[in-house]
Amino acid sequence: MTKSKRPTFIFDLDGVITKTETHHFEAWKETGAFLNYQITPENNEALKGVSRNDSLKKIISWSGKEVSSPVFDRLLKEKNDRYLASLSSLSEDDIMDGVHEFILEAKANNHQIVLYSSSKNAKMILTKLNIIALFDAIVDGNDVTNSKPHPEGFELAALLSNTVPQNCVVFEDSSSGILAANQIGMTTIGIGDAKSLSMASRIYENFKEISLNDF
Ligand code: B16
Ligand code: MG
Repeated sequence: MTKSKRPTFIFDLDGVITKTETHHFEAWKETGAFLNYQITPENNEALKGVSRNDSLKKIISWSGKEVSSPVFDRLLKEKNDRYLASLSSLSEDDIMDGVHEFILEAKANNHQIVLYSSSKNAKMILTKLNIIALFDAIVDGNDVTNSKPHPEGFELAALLSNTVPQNCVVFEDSSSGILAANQIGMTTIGIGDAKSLSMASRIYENFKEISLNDF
């Protein structure tokens, strides 16, 4: 495998490119209510980057309830239906501050731009945000068996961009994502709340604070 000269940038989606993690939270709250369990902001933090399936398993275990397999599948579908309905008016106005500009500048400076999101809705969201064409490779929840904090998706992102993990820089808002990328020696940049991202190599509040010269 050849090493690209410039680091390859691997972007998370929910919470890094757009604020859809608040939509996930709202959609899961109703699932919690069905299980007589109130999902807390701390719970939501632990769900960031975690697949839909694994998120529901966590919520069921927090609730102390048990559900049959058909109910499990129904809860997953209903949550996703609510989530998708809440995104009906998503547009490029919902790209987080500074991200679009950073990606355009990075591309102009020959960095590869890759997405790795646990979301099975990632391509639809990137299309609505009107930025899907900017990505050299996309890995999403449909491409992996093991979601974050397992490194499988990051390994695939490195493979598709023909970059060694040590030359990949990952932008993530979730501790599960930081943990996954750290495991295979990628540089991790935490975006958002410093408390939950302490394992990242560096932490920024948002992309307006980040300069391409930092890499
Ligand atoms: P979906 P990311 C993750 O996206 C979200 O952080 C997480 O809350 C969600 O459960 C997961 O995608 C699956 O999403 O239900 O759309 O397939 O942060 O890895 O971009
Ligand atoms: Mg995220």
